[in-house]
Amino acid sequence: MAILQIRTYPDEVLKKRACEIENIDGAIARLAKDMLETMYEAPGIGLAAPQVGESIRLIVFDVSHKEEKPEPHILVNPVITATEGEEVMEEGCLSVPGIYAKVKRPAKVEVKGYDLDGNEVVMQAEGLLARVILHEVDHLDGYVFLDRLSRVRRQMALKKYLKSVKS
Ligand code: GNR
Ligand code: NI
Repeated sequence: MAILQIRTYPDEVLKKRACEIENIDGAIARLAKDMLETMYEAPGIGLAAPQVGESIRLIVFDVSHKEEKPEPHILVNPVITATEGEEVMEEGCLSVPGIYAKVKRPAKVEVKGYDLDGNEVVMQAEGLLARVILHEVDHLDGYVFLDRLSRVRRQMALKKYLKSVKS
């Protein structure tokens, strides 16, 4: 197991569409485990492979409370197959440290993907779980939460962030 380095905005790997995973092999399993370890250590509730420099469609997440038993999830090639409703929630991102903003996204999602054994997984989610899944799948498509803000709020958040990373 290993803690991986988290890439931060405006790293190019965060801006491009990640590739489908064709073979779920030992290297993918190891990367997923390392991503979970990196996520817990950060700490965060989700992590997408591009955030650790791997432009492939792999996400991990765990929204369990810290007093409760961990509920790690790993999804290979996740696809959002349905959404419902709208909700505004405050988001942050390990790749845009120090910046938080309210983001409007669907309230409920259905996501399909594969586990490390290659079995198809379908999840229905709402609340924080839906939120983190949408946030992570966005990373696979080259988007960070700032890209979901209005132009004006995006510019403000970006300016604040770029100022904070320069000082
Ligand atoms: O740790 C994280 N918290 C969070 C809070 C609200 C909405 C999304 C997230 S995901 C974030 C970790 C991260 O950057 N994943 O890509
Ligand atoms: Ni993020």
